[in-house]
Amino acid sequence: MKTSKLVVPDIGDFDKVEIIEMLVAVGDTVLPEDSLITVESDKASMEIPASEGGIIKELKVQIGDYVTEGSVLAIIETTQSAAENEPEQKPAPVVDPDEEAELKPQSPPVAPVATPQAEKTSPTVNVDEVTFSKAYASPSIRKFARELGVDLGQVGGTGRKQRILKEDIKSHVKSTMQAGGPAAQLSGNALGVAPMPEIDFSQWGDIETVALSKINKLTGEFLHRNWVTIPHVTQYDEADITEMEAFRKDMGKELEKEGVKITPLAFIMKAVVAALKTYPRFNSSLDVSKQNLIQKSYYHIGVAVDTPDGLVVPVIRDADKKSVIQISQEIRDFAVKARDKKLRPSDMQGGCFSISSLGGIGGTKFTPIINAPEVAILGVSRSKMEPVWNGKKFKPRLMLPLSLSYDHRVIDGADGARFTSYLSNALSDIRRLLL
Ligand code: CAO
Repeated sequence: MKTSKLVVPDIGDFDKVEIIEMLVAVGDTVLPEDSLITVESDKASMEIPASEGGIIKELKVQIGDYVTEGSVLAIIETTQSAAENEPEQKPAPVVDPDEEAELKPQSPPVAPVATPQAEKTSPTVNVDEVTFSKAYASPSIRKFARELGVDLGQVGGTGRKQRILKEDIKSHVKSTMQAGGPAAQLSGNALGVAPMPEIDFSQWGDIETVALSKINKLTGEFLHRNWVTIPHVTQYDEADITEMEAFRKDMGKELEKEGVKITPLAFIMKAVVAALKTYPRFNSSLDVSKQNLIQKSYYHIGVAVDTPDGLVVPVIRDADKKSVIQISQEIRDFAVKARDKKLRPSDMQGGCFSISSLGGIGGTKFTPIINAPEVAILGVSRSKMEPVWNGKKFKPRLMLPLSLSYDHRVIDGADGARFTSYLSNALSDIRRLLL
């Protein structure tokens, strides 16, 4: 154990600068380069860092004092571990990056620590960079704000001349959390609901803890985000696929010899492409600013595939340029690849619209979750023979249930109903797909 003096290092041009903020107190443990005080000249402010680490035993200065190079700021007791942390170079004052251009010390000992680039590493909410840069705050406060994703322009300062202090940022975060604002989203409590209680289920019987697969976890995160951030509406409809299925079965017999099998899903995909061409808004994505739609002129359609490890969505590219046979084969190849865990990330990118078919399994209808940044998804359930009134009598018809979920920010209800009606008509008479 030994004591040392922490002094003001070379601060360039500046003769005497006033201390406007004490960043440490007696008893604090500091590491080399931790900021000790903030000083201000008539041109700029800067933080003075510790040249070595230890425990602050005595402070030799206070707010309002003027200091210059060599002024003693504090006495510290250095410990073995703190001494090991000593920097190889003398630390430089940390200059407020927004004022750095003005400051220009003639020969700074080393480059400023808090560069604007370093500051911009972790913004997590929309920050107005102009007001952020104009906010009256020291570099460490700016860094602190960046770490928490706080927009400094929105924070009121209670320090001298309305300077923003650490306490101001903490109060801002607290009040935003209570209001359910952006800071609350950072804590995952955006809905302002009570956290899920941790329950010991073994109190009611035998249990086993099974880890979620990597796919389960990834899919879970995306689905959760999409479900809570996109206003979903699901439009239900049905298509009379009696003729389509008769044709598919006839063709199936012919193609079987060549080892080809056509799935109803391929016809549904062709009908979806035709509907996307007729209602192009369904083939768009909102841009990040949410002020514009990115309209796509290509037709890459995702297909949800159920695998033992979870759900994956490979994408059939250029479905508009492929035949029903080609699409059937690609769906089958993708399903095999997905179940053998052989899909590449690129196989699952670039989709415009997704189809989730539970037709091979069962169910009457369901609410598929939109696969953002797409704006709509079609759920297909199991077709069923039903009595349908043709104006004169009931006739047995094979009816396919359709469930279209769409992003209501982009698509109106009327267009949702038009889209499913179009699909229904196209699938009821697949000759329309040739037009
Ligand atoms: N109605 C009635 N029968 C249907 C049908 C429908 N809508 N869709 C398919 N079938 C039939 C098929 O014709 C096939 O019967 P045959 O063998 O007698 O011809 C049988 O059901 C099995 O089809 P399949 O499901 O193996 O093949 P597919 O091309 O219809 O679907 C795939 C392929 C990859 C989409 C499917 O295997 C799959 O994984 N589905 C699950 C998707 C999923 O999990 N979605 C939920 C996502 S949201 O959590």
